[in-house]
Amino acid sequence: MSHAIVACHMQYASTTSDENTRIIFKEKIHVDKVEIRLVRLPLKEPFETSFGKIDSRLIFLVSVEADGLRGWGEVVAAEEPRYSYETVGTAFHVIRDFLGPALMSQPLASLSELARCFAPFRGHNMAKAGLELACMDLLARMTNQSLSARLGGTRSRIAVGVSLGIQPRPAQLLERADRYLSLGYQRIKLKIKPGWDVDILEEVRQFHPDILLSVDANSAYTLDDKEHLKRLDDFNLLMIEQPLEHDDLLDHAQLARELATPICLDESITGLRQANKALEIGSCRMINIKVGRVGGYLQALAIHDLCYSKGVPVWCGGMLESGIGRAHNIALASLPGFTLPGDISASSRYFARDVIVPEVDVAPDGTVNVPCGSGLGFDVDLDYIKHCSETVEVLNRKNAKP
Ligand code: NPG
Repeated sequence: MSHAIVACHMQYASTTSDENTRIIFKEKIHVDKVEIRLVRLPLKEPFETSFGKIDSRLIFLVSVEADGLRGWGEVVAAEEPRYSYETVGTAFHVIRDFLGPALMSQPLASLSELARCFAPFRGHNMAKAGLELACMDLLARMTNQSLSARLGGTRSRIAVGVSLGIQPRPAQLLERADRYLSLGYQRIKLKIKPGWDVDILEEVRQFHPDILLSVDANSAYTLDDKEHLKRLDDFNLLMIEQPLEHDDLLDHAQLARELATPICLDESITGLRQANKALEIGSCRMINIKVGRVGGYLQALAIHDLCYSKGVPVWCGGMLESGIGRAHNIALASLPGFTLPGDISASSRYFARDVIVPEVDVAPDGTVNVPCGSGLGFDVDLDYIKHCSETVEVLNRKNAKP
């Protein structure tokens, strides 16, 4: 562990209980309005993974209001159930018909209380996270703190990498790798699948022998591919992310025993219990934390604290979020255990125009500033959001004062 990390450790009060001030609300929050909104943002270029290709992102924004203030969150689900079973459509239904009314049914004093209020509804972590994130932004705004400060963040800048989708030809991948390295990104992650792995790595390593390089398979392989996956050990990779089934821990543990390259889990870690088990049985040596996948900050912080206490590196994943989700990711990645560059690129990597002002920018040293302003620390561009909205629904608390 470096000196810088040890210094952070001393300042960081790591606990997952309600005692932790970062998750206690100063006053009870009683949400009286929830707005759910689908906003279509075109992508500058298609993004392809082992499970498919998208040309635009249907962004799911959530806002909650209480005491005249408004907090913003984002549901990271996609339009099709490929990365996870949740979709924009299921999240809309679950928030409108179950989680939204449950949230507004009582005043809440902590994120744990909020989690208990959502607990009767099984699964649907991304829908839950969207609301929880919005409540956390609202809370930070109420106490006039930055989200990062509220969560216990210790960094003023975070290191970032870029995720490069599968391309029609290797030359296009190499061009993008050059482009993002010259912009300063500290790590390149390549999406891989059978037929787009070893050969591609050979090409990239030929031109960039020393860069921080990782691969992400999004569950495209099985244990039968073990011998093939062992060939990835030749490329000095930082990690192999989620090579096997999305809900499997045992097969990953078996594969991990045969590979020199560390396995990092993403899809398989849907909460603290899975993180605990995965570390216990050796399924991975690193964890990609996404607030959406694990159901919100309460779980994300608990996984962070667990990994931090064990010296397991974590990093913040991305889901092609708009600036609102991106701002939440920046706040999370400012915690001390996030020692590896996250998938938090500049707004301009994906979108011609983002929904926040200023947009997220990556400095030439491959870092992103952690804003100090209240809440998200960015202004929400409501006019642009309205301009791009496809669907809006407002839920009101029944007995709210007018
Ligand atoms: O920069 O936000 C980003 C994208 C990072 O590759 C990325 N995300 O599997 O981690 C992933 C992947 C993803 C994107 C998954 C969209 C699901 C939807």
